[in-house]
Amino acid sequence: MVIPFKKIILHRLNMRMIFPFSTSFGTMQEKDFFIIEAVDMDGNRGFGESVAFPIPWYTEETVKSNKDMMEDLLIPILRENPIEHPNDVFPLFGRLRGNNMAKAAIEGAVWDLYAKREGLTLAKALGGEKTEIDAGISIGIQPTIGDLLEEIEGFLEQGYKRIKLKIKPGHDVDMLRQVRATFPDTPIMADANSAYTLHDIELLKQLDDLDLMMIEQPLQHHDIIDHAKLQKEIKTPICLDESIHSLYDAQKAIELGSCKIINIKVGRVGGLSESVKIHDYCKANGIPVWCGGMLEAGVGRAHNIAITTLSNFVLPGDTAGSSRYWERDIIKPEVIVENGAINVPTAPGIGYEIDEEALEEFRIEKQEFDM
Ligand code: OSB
Ligand code: MG
Repeated sequence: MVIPFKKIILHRLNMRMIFPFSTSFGTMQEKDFFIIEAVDMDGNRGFGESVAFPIPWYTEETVKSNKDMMEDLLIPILRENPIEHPNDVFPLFGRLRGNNMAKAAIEGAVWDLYAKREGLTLAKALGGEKTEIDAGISIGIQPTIGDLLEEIEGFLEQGYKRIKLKIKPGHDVDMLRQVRATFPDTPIMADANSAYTLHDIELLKQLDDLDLMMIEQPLQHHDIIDHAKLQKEIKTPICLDESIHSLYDAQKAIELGSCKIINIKVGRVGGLSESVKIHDYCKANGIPVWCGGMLEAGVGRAHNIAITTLSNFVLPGDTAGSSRYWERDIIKPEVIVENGAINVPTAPGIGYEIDEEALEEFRIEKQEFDM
């Protein structure tokens, strides 16, 4: 049956994180993003969240490019084409190059709406089976090693099952050595966000002594060739993040031996449908995956929880509890991490209610599109 869309609403929100998050590419604290609400003729409401940042320093997309794409092209495509299943959306968008985060934001709202219409949890609709998922944490670059050790200690006390540390040139091997000396048995990984080149190979080889779970995206943000060369020289598994925009990219990276692990970010690959395909391909080829994060508010976080219930998400992801980021989140209840795990909600769709008061508190713009 065709999904009878009535309207799409774009809520633009501004939220301030309770801490500044620093990576090799910059520091972020203000979140400016869209909650996409898809309403059907029966009054069901599905929600998606856009993950592009105001500045294109992670991928090329921005908040404004997301807005233009959704308004000018993606919502009209949804209006003009009958959609029976959320898997129909990405192929329709496929006529447009790139802009994966804009596509994923709209598709996410359709997935939630579809699951609610069918009375299924989003996790179940995606083929997921886990009832709880492991939570890891991503810690930004800290002013001093003392601050960092304190942060790690705090998150371990909260039960987080693995610690990801951001690295950049001048803030890498020595820092990781000190962390390893303090926490000899903790599952630790490092994320470089493309800060190195093959000229740094001697430095990157030193990571092999630190028993890291993996090194995430050490080299250029579109590269799979140099990563394959590097993986041959180091024992530490490489995990690709920025370089993987599609199933095609995942296939080529695996074929070349560019990585042993893949970070799936729903926004980066254009949505949940493509995420499932990458998950399935990796599973069939013995490549473990985990779900990355984009400092999401509750709706995006709920989508990440749902996709993480698929069986080959075997490594803890970056999906942490709401309170790690926000004084007040936009969903009820908030995402809670207990003993290092998140209980997958059981209500239909994303399984969390929208906190309408919070939505209004943080909203700076609202646009409605009749379908
Ligand atoms: O590389 O995984 C990344 C945040 C913003 C941009 C890129 C990345 C990250 C994170 C944070 O590591 C993950 C999170 O807590 O949402
Ligand atoms: Mg990363």
